[in-house]
Amino acid sequence: MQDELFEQMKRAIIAGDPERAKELSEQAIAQGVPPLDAIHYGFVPGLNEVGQQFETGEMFLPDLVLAGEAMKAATSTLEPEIRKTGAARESLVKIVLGTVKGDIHEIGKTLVGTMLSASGFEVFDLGVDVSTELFVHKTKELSADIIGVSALLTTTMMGQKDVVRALDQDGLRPRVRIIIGGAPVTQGWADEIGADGYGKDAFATVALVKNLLKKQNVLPIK
Ligand code: B12
Repeated sequence: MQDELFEQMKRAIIAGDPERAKELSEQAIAQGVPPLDAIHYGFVPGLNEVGQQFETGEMFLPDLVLAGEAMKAATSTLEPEIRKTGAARESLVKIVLGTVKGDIHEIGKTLVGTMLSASGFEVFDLGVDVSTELFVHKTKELSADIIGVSALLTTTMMGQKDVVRALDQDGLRPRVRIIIGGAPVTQGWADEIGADGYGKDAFATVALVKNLLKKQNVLPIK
């Protein structure tokens, strides 16, 4: 039965139907389906399909926009449920998060932020199209411990390198940990630009952050 629901979720994204996506999210909540399962096994496969069809020229920009809207309707319906499953705030660790300059993809970054805050961290989401200067400014202003930089385009990945370099030049590098993510990003790229870690998805990012803090002895993490 869950498989059928996931299939309908996938179809709602491909059809670019925000209302249907919202309805199916509510259905998942009512049926007790874990919200992250709905996102990862239901809606994300729909986005992947749209991404592939866009690449092969079977779908066009308006389809991509509508699929994004449908996904946003799903995630905003499911987000309060994700937060409910969250841990109590267990630390004063501050995480600044944003999508690099020139890049307006927000869905994955927002999901990462939701998971991190549900895991007890204090998250400051700067949004999308964030300049390197703003990343640096907010890191200082908030005395942030971790900076998460998202990029979804091969052309904007360079922005992640710029953020690492700017934090380094500003002398902030020794006390902050920089993590990166986004569909085209890999561990190899993280190593190449000197980031402290790469998160494949929201689950992996929570584990990554806990590991980095453990290494630094910042937190007595369970
Ligand atoms: C939806 C979408 C859009 C929507 C975004 C809506 C929104 N509000 O976010 C819109 C329509 C705006 C859009 C626009 C464009 N898009 Co687009 N888009 C997508 C699509 C289909 C899905 C992205 C998504 O939301 N995935 C779901 C989330 C959950 O996954 P995710 O983002 O990867 O995030 C996860 C991980 O990567 C990780 N993560 C993400 N961020 C971070 C950050 C940190 C710190 C960490 C640790 C982890 C982490 O955790 C997340 C959660 O699990 C992808 C295809 C794809 N399958 O990725 C194309 C895709 C990314 N887009 C693409 C393109 C080309 C564009 C445009 C250039 C199209 C155009 N001609 O205008 C524009 C660029 C606009 C811009 N300047 O940014 C290409 C990129 C190709 C490339 N390699 O460069 C893709 C891959 C499609 C394709 N196959 O061709 N897009």
